[in-house]
Amino acid sequence: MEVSDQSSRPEHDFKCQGTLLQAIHRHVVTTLGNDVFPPRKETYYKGLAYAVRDRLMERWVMAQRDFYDQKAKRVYYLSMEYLPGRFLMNYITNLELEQEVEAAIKDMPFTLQALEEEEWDAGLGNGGLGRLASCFMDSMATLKIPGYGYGLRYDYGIFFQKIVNGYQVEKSDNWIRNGFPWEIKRTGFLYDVNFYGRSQAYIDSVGETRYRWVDTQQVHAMACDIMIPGYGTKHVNNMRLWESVSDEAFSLTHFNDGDYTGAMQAKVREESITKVLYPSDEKAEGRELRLKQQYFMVAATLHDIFRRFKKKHGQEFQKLPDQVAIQLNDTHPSIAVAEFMRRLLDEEMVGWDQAWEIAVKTFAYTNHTVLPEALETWPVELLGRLLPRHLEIIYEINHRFLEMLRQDFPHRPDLQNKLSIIKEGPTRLVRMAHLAIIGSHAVNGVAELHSRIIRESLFRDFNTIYPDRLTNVTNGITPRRWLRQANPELSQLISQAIGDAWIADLDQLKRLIPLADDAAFQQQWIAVKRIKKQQLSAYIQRKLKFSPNPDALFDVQVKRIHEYKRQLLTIMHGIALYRRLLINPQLDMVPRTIILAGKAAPAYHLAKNIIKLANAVAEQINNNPICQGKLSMAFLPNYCISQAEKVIPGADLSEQISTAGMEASGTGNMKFALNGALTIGTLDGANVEIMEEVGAENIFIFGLTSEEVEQWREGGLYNPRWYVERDEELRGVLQMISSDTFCPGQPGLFEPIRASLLERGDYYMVIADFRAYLDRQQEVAETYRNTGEWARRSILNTANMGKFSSDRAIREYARNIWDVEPLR
Ligand code: 26V
Repeated sequence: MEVSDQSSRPEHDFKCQGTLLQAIHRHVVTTLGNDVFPPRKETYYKGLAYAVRDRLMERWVMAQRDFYDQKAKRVYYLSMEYLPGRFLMNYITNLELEQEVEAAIKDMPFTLQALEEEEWDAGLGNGGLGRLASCFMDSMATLKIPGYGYGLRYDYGIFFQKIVNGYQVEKSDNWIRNGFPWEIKRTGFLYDVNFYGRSQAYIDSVGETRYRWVDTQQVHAMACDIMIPGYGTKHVNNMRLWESVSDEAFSLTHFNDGDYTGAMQAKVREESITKVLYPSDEKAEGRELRLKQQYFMVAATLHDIFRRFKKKHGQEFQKLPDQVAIQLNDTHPSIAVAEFMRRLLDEEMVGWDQAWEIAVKTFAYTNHTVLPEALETWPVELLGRLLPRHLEIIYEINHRFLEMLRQDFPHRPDLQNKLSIIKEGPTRLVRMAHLAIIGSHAVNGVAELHSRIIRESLFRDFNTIYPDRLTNVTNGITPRRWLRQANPELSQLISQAIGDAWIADLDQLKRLIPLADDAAFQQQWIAVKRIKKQQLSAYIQRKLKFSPNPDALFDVQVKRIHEYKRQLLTIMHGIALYRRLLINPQLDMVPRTIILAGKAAPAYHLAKNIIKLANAVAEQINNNPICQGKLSMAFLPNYCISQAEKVIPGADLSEQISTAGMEASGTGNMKFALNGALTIGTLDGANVEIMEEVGAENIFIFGLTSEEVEQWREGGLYNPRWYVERDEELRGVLQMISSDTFCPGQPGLFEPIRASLLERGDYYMVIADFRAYLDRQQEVAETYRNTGEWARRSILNTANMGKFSSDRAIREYARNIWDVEPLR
């Protein structure tokens, strides 16, 4: 939605009329073609959705007018992934419609919660990076920052995970099947996106050599808009997801030849660009379709940005950096740097130097990982075939950059090879991170430790040549979804105690600190946690047909399955406890339920083997009578945002145990602590800052530091067998994994895991941290016995989470990177 001429805007009356219930009934009949009686859950969900949407739309139009009138600088967040989760409750929370909705459905044969479950969770991302983008959308709207989220509308999101016989099985996630009431498809709003062809030089009217991209194949991008309302404000931002579509014109020649199926095939080929999300995180894939997706998103988005800019500022491109900030969410959209240059050079006829200055001032890039296998590169051959003009531009950027290095760092000839955008070798590669760094004025890591690692090791030489470019913005999470919505019971208790200003100002939680020692408040706190644990237990009952005892310690690790995140340590601890019970069935232990969930990339065989192990261990433990009332274990299938909202509030213990130096930030760690879980974790990512905030005495830290990990690896000092020889329990646990204890009749099933630890050097240092981890877990259990002490620490964790609001993170981006102000 765009307002064309604001000055002569007449008065309109488009305000929603009548009660919410009337609106629901009207939509059930007129939009959905159903009868209101007898009430059906699915139709009422949709009727409610449309009624809520109407109220939002009204605000949206007003917000867009506001944008236009204020000529504010806009932020464009470019991300290949978003994980918004369900929208209904988010809209109801942010519009503060709860009471009205409760009143409207009070006579219905279903609850609001039941209606909420009707919505399919939009999984348009893999994990942390996508969820961060969605938390940022919420905060930008809440802070009234004129921000747009741009991305792709995949027909199929992250796969649906089934667990069959203990193994992960991927099913397609046709999330759109029952319709998606929240999007507004701009069917008449299509942009052309070009691929292939060649670059052609020509002399323009003033005798300059210019280039154009010719003989291309075109596809079309259709805008699908989703409204993003702020909390406690009438401000509404927009998220625009592109869908690739075909039109008649494209296939006309085929049709004229009578080649119906040929035409249909062309249509299918074209539409396949946004068909499916790539389901691998932390591993770059060199597939042509993925690069197509990236360029498709970038080209359509820049088209939109330039159109909007030119409508107001015409050809005054020197003003662009004062009107536009573009944030690259990892390198996935970094081809935008070349596309931006192409637009200015080839289409707007701006000279190179001016275009480059504008580009660098406009772009900023966020790095989300230090894992080498996740750093994107594209074969020169592939990029040059798909985007020939862009490759030319990248070569020119690189040429000028290397020339600058020669001039400014004559004593560092080594920098040429190290920092070149092109990596030489048998297959020459384009290093997308180098393009993003060179093309941005700011590059940030996502936690203090991660940013330091970037400055000192990953991008060390870039830090030498651009000393002010590399910076930090520690991640955050939105308190609206992760406390207000996911945990209404705790929210209410907190609001009773300190008022509800914390929802938009999370530092207010500090006012809970004095209550941490208050025995009565502790009791109320414990009672709420118990309710959330009961609800979680009932959820586990529905999914796995057993219900853990809510009095047990709920020990939770939920996140993507990856070796560096070390789900294996959690499982090995479970095995160790099980083994202690086998040795001494009378053992007096703190009852514990270990809860795991997470998806493995479909081609990541070791991660899938870990899932199988978790399920196999869980099955044994849960079926062995000696574990009754002492130990149980659950692997919840299909971890996703809506599942996280159920699991996190019910956790006592949050597992954040990655090999130090490898988890860029983590955001689950923040969600758990905000909901009063205590953390057991390594000094990694944002755990370090969580420890600083809550105090070292209120968190269970263990294990090697990132410096130690690096030294040991570099010096080749680490030998896992050294530990195995000295630790009887560790030997016992490894023996149980490599024997057929957990895979009767299938010896060798977990051999890949054993081999990774003992034959292939245990790269993630699971063995090195095993004993420290178990000792810390023992201390966790002892602390848990003291209910009052546990409650005190739990309250202090929540109370000290203010820093980790995504509102704080967005304020930092706004001030230090984007130079934007909230709207008045
Ligand atoms: C890489 C690739 C490679 C190509 C295929 C698709 C794909 C998707 C994602 C990635 C990189 C993912 C990086 C990521 O999710 N990092 C996580 O970002 C979180 C937000 O900053 C952070 O909290 C986590 O620590 C970090 O692992």
